[in-house]
Amino acid sequence: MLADTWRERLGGWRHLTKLDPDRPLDGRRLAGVLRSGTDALVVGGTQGITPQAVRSLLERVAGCGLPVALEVSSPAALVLGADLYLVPFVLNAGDPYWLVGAHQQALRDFADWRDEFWQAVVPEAYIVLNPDSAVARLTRANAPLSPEDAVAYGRCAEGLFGAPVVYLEYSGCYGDARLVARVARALTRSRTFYGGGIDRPERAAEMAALVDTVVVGNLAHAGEPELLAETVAAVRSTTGRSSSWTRSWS
Ligand code: 1GP
Repeated sequence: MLADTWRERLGGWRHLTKLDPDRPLDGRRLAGVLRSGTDALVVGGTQGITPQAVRSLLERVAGCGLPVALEVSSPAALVLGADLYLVPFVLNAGDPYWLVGAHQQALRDFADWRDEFWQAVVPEAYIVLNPDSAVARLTRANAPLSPEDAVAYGRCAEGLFGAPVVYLEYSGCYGDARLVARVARALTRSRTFYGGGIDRPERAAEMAALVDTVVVGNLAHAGEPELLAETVAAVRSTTGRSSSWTRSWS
């Protein structure tokens, strides 16, 4: 499979399950994730990320039948072995290290990586919206944001940086649907991801109707496996928005 094809496929993914290398995931829950119908797995987290933890989770899900995207959230998460590499940069980070510094550090150490790697890289412009989340604390995010400020960050992502993905990150809490709708409506070329607090199908359906892709994290680790499958079904029951992914990025 060519790496480009994975990037094209991302344009059709509506439900992603994010697995955290630093959190336990027993066999029953992993089996539940794999049969949930989710479009792809994202391996990523904020705390306790080490190359060993990332490699171990990648090895666990290798050959599982689902595409695996590694979210390279810090230099320590930069490990080969995924189908795609989602690279976040936090637009509203108070510490510029998370806007570009971590990336510069990682690429200084891995400067000899091949073209095939770059063919599998998808930058993600993060807008961190839950001030109590680990990612907000780590990045010293300027959050919460007014809808106007969030929309403006979205416009920076799409219009100035040409970001293929704008990720509205409420990690750990359910977001403000009106703010999410306003940012998503303002974007026409970037694909809009929503993540945070999706713990039941109703919430999955509400956000899926507003954005391109819904990301579910905590539920995969802590919820009943059947509930994750219900969020997938709920996402499938919506049509969502339509960004011009295939023209603009793949
Ligand atoms: C976290 O956006 C994801 O990066 C998912 O959030 O864990 O709250 O589902 P939750």
